[in-house]
Amino acid sequence: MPGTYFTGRKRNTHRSPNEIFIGAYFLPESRKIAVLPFAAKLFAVTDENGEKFFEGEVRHYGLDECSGDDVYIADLSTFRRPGTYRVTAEGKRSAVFHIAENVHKTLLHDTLRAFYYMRCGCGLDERFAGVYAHEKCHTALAEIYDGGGELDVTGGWHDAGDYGRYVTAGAVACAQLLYAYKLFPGVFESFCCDIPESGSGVPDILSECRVELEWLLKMQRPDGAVYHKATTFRHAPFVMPENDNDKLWVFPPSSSAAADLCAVCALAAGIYGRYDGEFSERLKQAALLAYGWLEKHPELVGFDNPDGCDTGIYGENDDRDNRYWASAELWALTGEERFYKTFHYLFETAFEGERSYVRTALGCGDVGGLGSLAYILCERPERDEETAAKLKDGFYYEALWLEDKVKRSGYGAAMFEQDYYWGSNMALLQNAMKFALAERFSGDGHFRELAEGQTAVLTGLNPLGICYITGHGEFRCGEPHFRPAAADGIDECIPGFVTGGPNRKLDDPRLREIIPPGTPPMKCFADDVECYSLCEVTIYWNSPAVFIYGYLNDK
Ligand code: 9MR
Ligand code: ZN
Repeated sequence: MPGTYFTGRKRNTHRSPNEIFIGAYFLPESRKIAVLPFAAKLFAVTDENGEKFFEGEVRHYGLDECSGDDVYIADLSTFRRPGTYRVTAEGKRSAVFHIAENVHKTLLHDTLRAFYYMRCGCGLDERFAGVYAHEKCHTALAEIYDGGGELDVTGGWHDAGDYGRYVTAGAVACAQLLYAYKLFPGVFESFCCDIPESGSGVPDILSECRVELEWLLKMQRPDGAVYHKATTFRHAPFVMPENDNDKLWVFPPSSSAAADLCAVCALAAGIYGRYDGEFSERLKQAALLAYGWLEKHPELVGFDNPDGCDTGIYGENDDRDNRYWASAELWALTGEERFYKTFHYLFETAFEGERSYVRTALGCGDVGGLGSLAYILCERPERDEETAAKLKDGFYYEALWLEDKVKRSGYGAAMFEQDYYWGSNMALLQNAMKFALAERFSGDGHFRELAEGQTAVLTGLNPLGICYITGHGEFRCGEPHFRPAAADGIDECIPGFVTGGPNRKLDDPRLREIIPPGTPPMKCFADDVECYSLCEVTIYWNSPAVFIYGYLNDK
């Protein structure tokens, strides 16, 4: 891909000028820690005028492996006064951080609204998108690759920094939003994120998900098969979406696409019924049709790019977890025995010998955890309590395993060295989701603090002192690998997007110029438009953020 995405924009600095690290947002009662990568005895909390509000002793933590630093910890949890402050020690300081009752509301608003900015085909109206408005994009008919004919596949969300639209990624992002709605209805029922549908009587999160669901429905063939993706043949240059006028293609079906579409449509059918019966019925029929196709194709139907195509692959070499998810959702929706049989068979066989991870994996790729959620949350009396208990335990044990990671991190991140791969912030946020789910299913309240702790890592409690959510934090990601943000000529990046995060694998060889070999995993990051394996944005890195901020708003 070298050269195809160069924008000529200057490189941002990769490290905060501040030398003390702390998350950017706290509730008054939140646990609040700052990390100092240098020796100190005392720390203070001061406001912007230098007035001191709190003092405490610094504790030596020792070597933090993922950052490679000998670190010290300042615990200011007992300081609860709302306001905007910095931590100071030894003449050094942190970025500003906020203590307020509504901090997680703002983040929920922005991370959810990010999906609106990803809408394809409809244009973004200035009334809602402000300076980020743009014309309609990707409205031409797409040619069906290898199949002949043309198809209308307008709509949905752009996947990421590229303008592709991929079924499995979209289904997973949508499902995570729908589960956020299902688990925290009190938060989302009347939550407004200022989109065109706001005030319609339908919760905004459902209006937003419908955009993707309507597109997913278009990706299904009359025989139930589901095309894997709709993209141009090669990634677009860094232009606004309406100027990406290359020919659109719809690529051959895969069983992962059919199963994920089946699952999310079944899940959605159960949710939208009270708002729109006709839409709910269409979703249900699509799910049944996809399932019928899967039954006729019991073996994996994989996907790989045809020669010369360079857009995303999202290949999967095992679709049993996808089928597990699909059958769980259809059983939850219909109560029909045949879905239960498949679900139970896969429950018994598909994850054998694996750690609980597989049954709790939240996508995209491994989606077993979404199937487990479908089963756990299903209220059918026929639900087998023993299976449900096993699945709940899966989340509980996964959370304990993650808690062990937290204890071994100076930053309280539930991440080991090997977790810093392409899109590591997704792993970080999905770990937060797992803490949240473990709390919900076990009633063990201490997981909440651990979930919130991961959001602190995301917003500044990391060895670069960077906030990985665009538009937030004093020192923030501002130059992501995100086509509209790079092409719109506006200095401030579109807000509310979670960027990929540190990636020790340095997948792009050119990164070695920017990040010297041997750099500790948590520091393998650059806020740089060219660094797609570090600093891109995607819908399925944002959906866990929406989930977790929904959870943190659920009192
Ligand atoms: O998120 C995907 C990451 O896990 C893979 O390692 C990487 C390479 O295959 O692809 C990432 O997905 C990209 C997708 O292929 C196209 N849209 C942008 C995605 C994020 O970079
Ligand atoms: Zn588009």
